[in-house]
Amino acid sequence: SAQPVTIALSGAGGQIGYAALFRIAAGEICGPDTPVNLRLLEIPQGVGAAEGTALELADCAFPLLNSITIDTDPAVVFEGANLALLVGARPRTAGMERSDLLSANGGIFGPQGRALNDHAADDIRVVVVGNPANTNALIAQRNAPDIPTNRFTALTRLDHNRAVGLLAERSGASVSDISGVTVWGNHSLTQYPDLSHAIVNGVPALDAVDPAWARGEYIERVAKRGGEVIQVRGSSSAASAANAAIDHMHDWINGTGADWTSVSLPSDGSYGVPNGLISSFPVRSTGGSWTIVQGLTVDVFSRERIDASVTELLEEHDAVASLGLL
Ligand code: NAX
Repeated sequence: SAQPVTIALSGAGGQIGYAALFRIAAGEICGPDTPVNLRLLEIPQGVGAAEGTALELADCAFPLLNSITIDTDPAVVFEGANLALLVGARPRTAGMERSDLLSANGGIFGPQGRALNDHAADDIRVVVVGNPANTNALIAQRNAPDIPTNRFTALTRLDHNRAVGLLAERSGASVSDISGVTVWGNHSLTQYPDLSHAIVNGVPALDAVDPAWARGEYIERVAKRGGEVIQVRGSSSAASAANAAIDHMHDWINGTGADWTSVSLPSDGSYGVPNGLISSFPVRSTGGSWTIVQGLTVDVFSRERIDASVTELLEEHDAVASLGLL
């Protein structure tokens, strides 16, 4: 079999961690030939839950699961890590100002970025899931000057998968007959799920569904899907978020096919998004790296939507910069 891969996951005692770890240990990121060393990062209150999950992982007798380490020190957890899924974050609690939220998360993602910089393997790839994901990823990236910038990403695959799923539901097509969907911008309510290049069963999506729906209700439904899940399920998206994080890492390593997907990554200036800002784009993965799909036409409606979300990202950037977190 291949060399083992060392996969670090922060927030391992939480609900996304619980939904992700069994699938990761079963080999769903790197495939059936690659043994997995799991490194679980928690804060002291979460260690018990992570230890309980480790007992259950042992009880699955996964043939690929080589080792499990649980620690509260990012330096220990990230030592030699090839992949890092940064899920643990400080949630917004009642009465918390936005600047409090950003600085609490800066206190997490700054040190984790430095620990990745000093301890991770040379091929480290990072996806940030913990919110505010794009800005947390930016903080980690800026605190890891020795790691190539394009190894830091934030998760917008859940938004992408929601966008595909809801388009399939509306059009009556199956998910496998849909391509060319893009989520642009921030993983937040300003995100722009864009159907202007999407294809449903060989037909432009904007001919297959009511374009007024696609540019109205649909955008809001995708952006607010997390809230809908909370309302109906009574707690926030967990299995679907874990699934998206696994899809993201799987495709980063193994490549996308003909279709593209959506990933938040440091902008190279494409589509007018300021350089370095971690924003969601249409991307393909080849040879182990993401490349932004080029040459898509951006009409007036799309331009306004992308700009609005990028403006929000710039505001978050400026806020964390003025807090000294970058
Ligand atoms: P939980 O509260 O169930 O779990 C979070 C875990 O992280 C807890 O066990 C906590 O002890 C741990 N933790 C907190 N600070 C930590 C630190 N500094 N180092 C290591 N571990 C730490 O939340 P869960 O439902 O699993 O969600 C985790 C994060 O994902 C949240 O920030 C949430 O907002 C975010 N989400 C992001 C999504 C995305 O698409 N990007 C979608 C789902 C989810 O809402």
